[in-house]
Amino acid sequence: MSNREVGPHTRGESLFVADIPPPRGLLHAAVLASPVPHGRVVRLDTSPAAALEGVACVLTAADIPGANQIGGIVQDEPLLADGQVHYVGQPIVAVIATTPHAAREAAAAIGLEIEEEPAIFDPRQAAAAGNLIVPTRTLALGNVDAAWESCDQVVEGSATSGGQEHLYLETQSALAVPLESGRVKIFSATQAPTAVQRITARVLDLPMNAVEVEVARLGGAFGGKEDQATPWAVIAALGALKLGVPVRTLLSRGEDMRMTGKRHPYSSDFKIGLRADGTILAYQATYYQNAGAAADLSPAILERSLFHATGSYFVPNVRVTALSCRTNLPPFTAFRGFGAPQAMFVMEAAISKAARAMGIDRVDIQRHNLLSKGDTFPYGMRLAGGGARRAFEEVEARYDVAASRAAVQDFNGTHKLTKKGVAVMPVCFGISFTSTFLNQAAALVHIYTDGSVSVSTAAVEMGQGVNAKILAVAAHTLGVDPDRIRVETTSTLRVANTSPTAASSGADMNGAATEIACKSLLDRLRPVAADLLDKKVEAVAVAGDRILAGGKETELSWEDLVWTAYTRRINLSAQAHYATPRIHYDKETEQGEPFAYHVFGSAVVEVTVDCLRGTYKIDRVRVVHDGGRSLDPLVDLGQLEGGLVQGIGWVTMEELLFCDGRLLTDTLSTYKIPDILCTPKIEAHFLEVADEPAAVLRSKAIGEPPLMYGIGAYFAIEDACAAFRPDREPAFDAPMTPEKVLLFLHGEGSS
Ligand code: LUZ
Ligand code: MOS
Repeated sequence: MSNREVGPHTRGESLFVADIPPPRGLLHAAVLASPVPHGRVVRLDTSPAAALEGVACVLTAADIPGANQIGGIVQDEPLLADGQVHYVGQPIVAVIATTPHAAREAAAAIGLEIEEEPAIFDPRQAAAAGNLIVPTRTLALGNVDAAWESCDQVVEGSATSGGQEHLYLETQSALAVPLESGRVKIFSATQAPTAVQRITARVLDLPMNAVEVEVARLGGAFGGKEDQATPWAVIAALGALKLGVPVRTLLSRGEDMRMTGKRHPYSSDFKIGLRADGTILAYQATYYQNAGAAADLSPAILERSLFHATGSYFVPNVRVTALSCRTNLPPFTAFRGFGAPQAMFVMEAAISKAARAMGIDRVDIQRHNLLSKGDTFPYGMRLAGGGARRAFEEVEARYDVAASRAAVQDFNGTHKLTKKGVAVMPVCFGISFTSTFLNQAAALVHIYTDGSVSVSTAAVEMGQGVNAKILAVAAHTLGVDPDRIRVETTSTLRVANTSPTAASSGADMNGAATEIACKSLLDRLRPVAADLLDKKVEAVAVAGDRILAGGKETELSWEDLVWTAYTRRINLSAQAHYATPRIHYDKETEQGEPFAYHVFGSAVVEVTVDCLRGTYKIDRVRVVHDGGRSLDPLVDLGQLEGGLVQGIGWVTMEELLFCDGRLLTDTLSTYKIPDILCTPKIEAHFLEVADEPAAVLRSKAIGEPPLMYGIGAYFAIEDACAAFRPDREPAFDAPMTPEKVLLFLHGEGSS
């Protein structure tokens, strides 16, 4: 087992921020959050809180030494509300006290009066009112307006998809420890150590070199800690520097669910045109992204939606428009897939509607329009490989999808109150941050004099196994036993200017930097070995801790080589930087080559619906996934299964309900995620096509793409429902909860 996190996790030994033994004098932070979705603070009396026992200080916007601004892409988000509140759950005051309980009690004692103002929760209403986060963006290919005429069938419709709570096991947390000379060290549960460092420096009016951020690991993140770990770390640092003692922020599950952003809900319109043979000639869509009250990562997520508008299909004439709409809900944020699942759902809805109108099967339209090598995406890039077709064909052949569909039809013909459904879901996902500048990473590798190796990178381990992959890269490149290597925590002191560990690119980029660093160390060690062995430099290599010469094992060991190099004053540390080559994008022309490569796969999903109750079971999901030459097949299988089930949850049972901007589903009993009992049988076949040179050691990115296989569950349920109610038009309204299924099966009217 190469994933060294697994043993300590299962024994309960791994330390998360909340487990760090309390340093002397530790105090705890809690916040008073806005109880209303929009309004003006007319009275704020913190004196009742300050007077309570155990309260060390009460911090408002007025106590911030630097800028009260935590916004990244757009600077539109205060750390603590200053006069105005824009969503229920927005932090207004931070209280620092001797216990978490005392801090929360004190926060509740604060006198707060807010004059409410009208609030908007619907993205289309926000757009109509002109409340946009950034200007509208449009991608286009061909001539969509001219193409409709050539179509034999044109259908229009709308589709909505709900948000999704990340529900990482570890809630948002940070521990800030004041150091000498006004410096601070923050242990933060963040995917973005440098963002925490930069924004802490901005808010506290410090240079970045006065702030260290260290991350050992996260108990899950899924995008929820890319931007939204930051405020909790900054609040802890603010308190720590004010009081000169360590301060910890640790959200309760309820606070975390109510106060932090989630996957963006989308409301979209589509129009699709096809020839009678099933060829898609034109596609048009408008996405209304519900961004919540602040920009957060919404503009970047909007961009990824546009880039994934046509999913795994080639459409010659496309126009897609996206609006990021400001509403009075918590700022929605990154979530595995980052806007791509929302756009792919709309495309699949359009295909479904077209198939129904034309009286043909969805899968026939899907197969007919898959991307081929050389096809152009609306963002200007050409597809390098034939992976989309290969994966789809492999799924159809390997799992005999035609037979599954026939079996489902047979079953439905003989069962009145139980119906089965089947759907295929192809995925094509672009790998790289869409913002080109973020596609960089670094590594710092030390070889110690005993031959042991320490690797630090920008990557944050969050359960995705990135450390296992980096370790594999280092062991493979150096040629030493993996047991000699330790992958270190992530610290802004050891690796600076880190991009978030996100966009499925953590292993690719940090692995590549590690590879470069290890190669330069070998370049320094090889001449020493050649000298000791009296051999030509090129013939010397390391394998299994022995030094090889001309491919044969010698008497020289790795330890002796390292020690000798040290005594000869060779530098045994290497720092390396990796910047993904070739990629570029021009936002003016909306053309470029934003991705290093694409990941492909296809899944076939089978479900059974109880048509009396509206309940359903996802019976089985079978996947063909193009993973490249995997650096760690077990880690990749885990990511595939986890992503798939998370995707199924998003389109089936996970339903966020807000009432007047207040989250109703703020507990695990009201917000249901898939558990082991509703996890389907999963069969995954990896295509080990090692043709992707841009992937680290040809092992392709795995974090996000499998989530989108889950979308197939929606359309499989729809398929089953159509067998019961062929007269009704489906609504394309995810998640497809049992409640919605029941209303569809037994409701009146067209839908
Ligand atoms: N984060 C980000 C991401 O900042 N840019 C991206 O393109 C991205 N893509 C996926 C997930 N997180
Ligand atoms: Mo992201 S959704 O933090 O890869």
